[in-house]
Amino acid sequence: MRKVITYGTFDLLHYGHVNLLRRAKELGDYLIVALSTDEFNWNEKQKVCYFNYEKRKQLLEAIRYVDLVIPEENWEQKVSDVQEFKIDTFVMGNDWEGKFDFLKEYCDVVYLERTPEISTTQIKENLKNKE
Ligand code: C2G
Repeated sequence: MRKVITYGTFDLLHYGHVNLLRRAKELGDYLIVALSTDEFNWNEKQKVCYFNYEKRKQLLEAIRYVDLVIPEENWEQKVSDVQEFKIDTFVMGNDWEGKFDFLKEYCDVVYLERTPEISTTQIKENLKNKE
């Protein structure tokens, strides 16, 4: 069984995220999503999430491509995650191109094209303009 892992905040889940998850799943048979915790988002990514971790986890678990959701609590856990879950392929959108090449020692590393024109920031701005 080929296992794939990807990481992210996935807040205000949108079709760009789903496109990424669909293509990540196509690279194997089992997809794990390491979902950034609220603390990790705030402390490390300065992201304030609209939905908290539990709600974001619930949304991801409802996506047919996702087999398991685990917490992403720090930047350093990727190597141990890849080893612990016996991951074959690590996947990220290409806004992270090259940033995780150190994982090539442990698994395949694939950067997938981001879906253009959609982002949480874009959604928030569009909603504000509609007011
Ligand atoms: N994504 C995409 N297309 C978009 C928006 C996002 O393909 N229009 C991808 C991103 O490239 C990423 C995934 O969807 O691979 C999740 O996006 P975010 O939640 O923004 O992830 P990020 O905050 O970049 O967290 O340790 C890694 C970090 O946790 C990544």
